[in-house]
Amino acid sequence: MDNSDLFVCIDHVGYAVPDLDEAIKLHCDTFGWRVLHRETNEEQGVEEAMLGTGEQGAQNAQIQLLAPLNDSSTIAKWLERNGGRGGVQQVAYRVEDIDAVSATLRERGVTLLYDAPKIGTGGSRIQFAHPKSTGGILLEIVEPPAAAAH
Ligand code: V0V
Repeated sequence: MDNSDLFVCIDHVGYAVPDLDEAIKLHCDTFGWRVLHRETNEEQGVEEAMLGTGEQGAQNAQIQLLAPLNDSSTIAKWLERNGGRGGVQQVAYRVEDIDAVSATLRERGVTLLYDAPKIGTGGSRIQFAHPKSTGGILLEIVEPPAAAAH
């Protein structure tokens, strides 16, 4: 990969929330987001909802609400560290080729959490960079399923 852009855009900002239904109600009723998608990801230990604005199929912005599935979930640990209150847990950058971007980031000394990408929301491929190598942000990189890439 050359020195051009690595990232397409901010795919979503992820909020840790103690209760998914309550958080959906707040963000939809008060802030006008729409639920685009909801799923359970056992491997990541989350129950999640993706919320969007804009026309269906061409969202302007997305936020992801992440509630813990169990006590060992990374989200449970994050909430505990944060006094049980929700907050921004991650920022996710969209990429076109997660394997190429992962290789470039590794070459540049970034610590990625997984040997190979895992499955994320809606069948996307996801990888995370540890906050210690990003200046304190948990950074997700996400390659959407081919049909939803742009
Ligand atoms: C921990 N730290 C954070 C952080 N979590 N800093 C910024 N943002 C966060 N979210 C800091 C923490 O304060 C410590 O700093 C340091 O990192 C190491 O803490 P730790 O006790 O080792 O933290 P752990 O055990 O909570 O692990 C942190 C990591 C964990 C990042 C390794 O959260 C992880 O594996 N995350 C990736 C998976 C994930 O987040 N899944 C849920 C979303 P000091 O005290 O040492 O300075 S799933 C998802 O996004 C999906 C499905 C999707 O988008 O499709």
